[in-house]
Amino acid sequence: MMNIHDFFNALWQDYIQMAPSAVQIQQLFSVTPEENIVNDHVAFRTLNLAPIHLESLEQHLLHWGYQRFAPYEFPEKKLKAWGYVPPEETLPRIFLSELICEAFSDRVQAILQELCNPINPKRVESPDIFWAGRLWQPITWEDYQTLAQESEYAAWVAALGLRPNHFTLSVNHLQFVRSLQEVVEIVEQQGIPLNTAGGKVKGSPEVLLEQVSTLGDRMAVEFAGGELHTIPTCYYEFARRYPTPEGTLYQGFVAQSADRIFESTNLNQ
Ligand code: OOG
Ligand code: NI
Repeated sequence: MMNIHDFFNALWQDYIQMAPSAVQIQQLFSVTPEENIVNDHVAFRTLNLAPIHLESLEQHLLHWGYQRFAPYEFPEKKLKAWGYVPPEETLPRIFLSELICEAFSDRVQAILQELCNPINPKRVESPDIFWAGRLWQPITWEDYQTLAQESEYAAWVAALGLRPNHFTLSVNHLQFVRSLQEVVEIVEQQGIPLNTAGGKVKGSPEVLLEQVSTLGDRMAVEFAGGELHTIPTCYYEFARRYPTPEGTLYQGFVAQSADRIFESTNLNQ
């Protein structure tokens, strides 16, 4: 079985190909060599179609000792998700979501089903499925737009496949920056655009989690016929957690904030 540290290293290498600004942002916060750059969580997206549905991907996480912490539902976006807590505190939490495909039009369902039908279930048994990218031929630009009209999430998965969608810096571990308002100022000073949906800082100490996310980097991606089109790829996030009444740090996510964080990869924000 693959070592979990190799797993996260491979994820990070894939991720920075899709979100080069994450490297620049990490450097901004590494003001001294002693600064602690710790990942709060990593997030993945998939479709609820075999063989890449959430339960099949989750097997890898459970094998490494990750535990389901709480389920989340996003009725408007037709998504559901689980948050997972790691077997060791130094490892990131994981947020894994999937699209409820049957809730969409016949056309969208047909496009998505066609992508998943030829996937060999064996392919999902290897942990590198988490950075496999597209498991299908490039989709047409027309299909991408058809998907995006009903679900930006569906279009994102169809164009980019399975891969980490964002890494998240744990602000709790920083020594030189305390508040998410400071994070906003530091990132914006570099001209890096933030997700403003529901406000730049989402959540509050009352809900035990505050988050800020950038907008997805934009990159030229291959579509059918060798066409290249520039689309939002992956983004970077910051999280600050607060203690629960029991005195331990809150481990979950906040559905209302997550709902807007998904929009970090929208075509128009
Ligand atoms: C995940 C959005 C939710 C969070 O921390 O609540 C999220 C996604 O964009 O796939 O990252
Ligand atoms: Ni997140």
